[in-house]
Amino acid sequence: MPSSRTQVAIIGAGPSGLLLGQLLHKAGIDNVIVERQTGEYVLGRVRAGVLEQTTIDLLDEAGVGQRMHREGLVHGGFELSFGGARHRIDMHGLTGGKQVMIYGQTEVTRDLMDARAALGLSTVYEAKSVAIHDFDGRHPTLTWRKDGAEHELQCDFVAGCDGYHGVSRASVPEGGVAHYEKVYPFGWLGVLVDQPPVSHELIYSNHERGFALCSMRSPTRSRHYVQVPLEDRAEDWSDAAFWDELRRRLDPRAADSLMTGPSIEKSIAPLRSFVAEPMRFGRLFLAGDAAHIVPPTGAKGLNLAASDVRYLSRALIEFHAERSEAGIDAYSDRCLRRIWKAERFSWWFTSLTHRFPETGAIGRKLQRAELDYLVSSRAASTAMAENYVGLPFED
Ligand code: RFL
Ligand code: PHB
Repeated sequence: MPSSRTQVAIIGAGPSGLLLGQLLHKAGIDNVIVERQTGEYVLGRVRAGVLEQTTIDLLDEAGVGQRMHREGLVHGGFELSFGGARHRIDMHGLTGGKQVMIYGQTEVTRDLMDARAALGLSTVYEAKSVAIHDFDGRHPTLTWRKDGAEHELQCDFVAGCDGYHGVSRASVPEGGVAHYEKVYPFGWLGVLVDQPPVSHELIYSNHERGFALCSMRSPTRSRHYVQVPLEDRAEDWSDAAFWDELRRRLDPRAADSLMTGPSIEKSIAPLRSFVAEPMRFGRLFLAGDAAHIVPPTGAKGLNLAASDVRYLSRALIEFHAERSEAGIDAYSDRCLRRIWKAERFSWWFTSLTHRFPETGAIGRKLQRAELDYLVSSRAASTAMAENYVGLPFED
């Protein structure tokens, strides 16, 4: 069987794996990425759209921020819509100048892929049956099948950046990992359309008929979502039905500004809160969706993936430069402290804005009271704004 060696074997070429690979390479650490899908498939997944300042900084550090700064849209606030009116949360003013950037996950992924290809770094696409061996010892290996042949990669460390359904977390022996999970009784139906956004900032809407979100990818491309029952199927939603439903969940001014058109992409994402603890098992580390999932309401999924990668890259760089295990020993606890705060925020924002049939009329009254409080109290708006722009790192 063909066998090769690298310092860090990375499983998964999503944003976590690609960003980690780039940061390690910059520090002179050799790495190979092994991905189950093709590159085009990875790029075809329409997902997140909001980058925190710390994610922007990390992409800059990785040397892939040029197009993001040219094309990304800087947002200093967003709007909450309820009771037929909109209320702005002034993130910039409430956090001492912090902002977020609208730049799609597909674009982040493309920039990272292009940079990796330009540097000639090794990525194995369409690797089937990836397996991790001996991560509890000092010499882990990866094996996989490609084009009918078995391959082996020896390494010092394995980074499990392979998402929620990946092999990394599943490779930990039963009892070695604790799971915390909440599945919400609804999903988000998302539509991408080549039309200008409803407003220059995002609108999160709490409505009798359910949650809606008007987001964007550029001045000419919009991304909209409506809360739908878990049983719904995207193919059963016509474009016309989607636009009708979205319009009904917006305030009259936003509904008037909504520009519709044929959908470029339409899909339903289930909503889940999930954390696996710990995130390190000997020489195997989990990062990103492999270790945790948030409902998309707070736009934290991709940003949390980047913050794990920040901690992991620094820990591995420290190990290779100084032979110090302090960073890798602290990795899991450090990540989890930040992750649980983002889990809390995403759960809270979801609870505040979605329709939960089981909570009945009193549930809606309580939501309304909290929304009124939120937009009228500087303290409450500040708490929301500082979570939305992203909490600080420990170091
Ligand atoms: P990814 O992006 O899932 O990438 C993991 C990669 O690993 C590969 N893989 C394997 N490779 C080899 N062997 C195996 N056995 C493998 N198993 C899996 C996969 O093919 C894939 O390429 O995880 P990563 O890199 O950690 O990035 C995390 C983000 O993608 C994620 O947090 C966000 O996209 C979450 N998310 C959203 N976040 C937001 O902030 N806002 C959103 O609007 C938003 N929408 C979404 C989302 C996630 C979704 N998923 C996961 C269903 C919408 C959807 C539909
Ligand atoms: C998106 O643009 O896809 C998006 C924006 C904000 C969110 C979730 C998704 O909270």
